[in-house]
Amino acid sequence: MRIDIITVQPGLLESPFSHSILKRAQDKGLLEVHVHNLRDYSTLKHKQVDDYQFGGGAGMVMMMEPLVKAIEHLQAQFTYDEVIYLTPDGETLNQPMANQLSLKGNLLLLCGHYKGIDERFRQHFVTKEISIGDYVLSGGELAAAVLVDALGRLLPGVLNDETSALFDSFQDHLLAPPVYTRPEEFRGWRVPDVLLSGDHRKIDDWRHDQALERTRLRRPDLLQKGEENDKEKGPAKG
Ligand code: 6GU
Repeated sequence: MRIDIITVQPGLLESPFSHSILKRAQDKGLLEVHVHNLRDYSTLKHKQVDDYQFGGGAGMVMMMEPLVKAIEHLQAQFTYDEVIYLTPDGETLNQPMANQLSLKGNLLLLCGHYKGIDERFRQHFVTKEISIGDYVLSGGELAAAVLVDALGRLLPGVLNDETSALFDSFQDHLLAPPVYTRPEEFRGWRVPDVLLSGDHRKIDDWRHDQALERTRLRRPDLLQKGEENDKEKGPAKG
């Protein structure tokens, strides 16, 4: 997967992809991330990329020309499956969306700043708008980093244990169960006996019960979503 990111703050995106899992994904050639400075596409004297909004009001708007120059420069070299604008008024990112996007080839991400981008760019170039939650960030860069992380770890071959993404929180509308490591006892606090029993059926059942209970308490909305999906799929066959 190739991901191009257009931003006015390239410095913010210098390091998040050079660590851990995303670094490994790139080292293995499974993921390429390229960051582009929007100012490089400005033809104005101070490399200006924003302007006052028509109709008045505080806050600058990212202008058409540099955005179009940047995207057309990239589109002349690569074909993108989605042009994604990171904006607080986009669709909220969730695991099913991350799963879907991880199956795409090339993605172009555009980080919003100031009051946002000229509406005409959204209408004529953007194919998908994504928010990472109901709070406001000072720009789309950190949201883009979150999205790239969520996608990168899903690419086949990126995770060491290829099955482990299957058991993430949210993959089946359940939060993940509690986990423990050595020692078996720390300050008198013991690891649940079942995990030491060696009985894998019992352990799977316990984990499922714990995941269900945790989800009931913390995110009952997820259980409802899971039920709705099961209804859509219809009764299991075979
Ligand atoms: Cl994508 N951008 C900004 N500026 N704020 C956000 C966001 C994006 N998602 C949540 N808050």
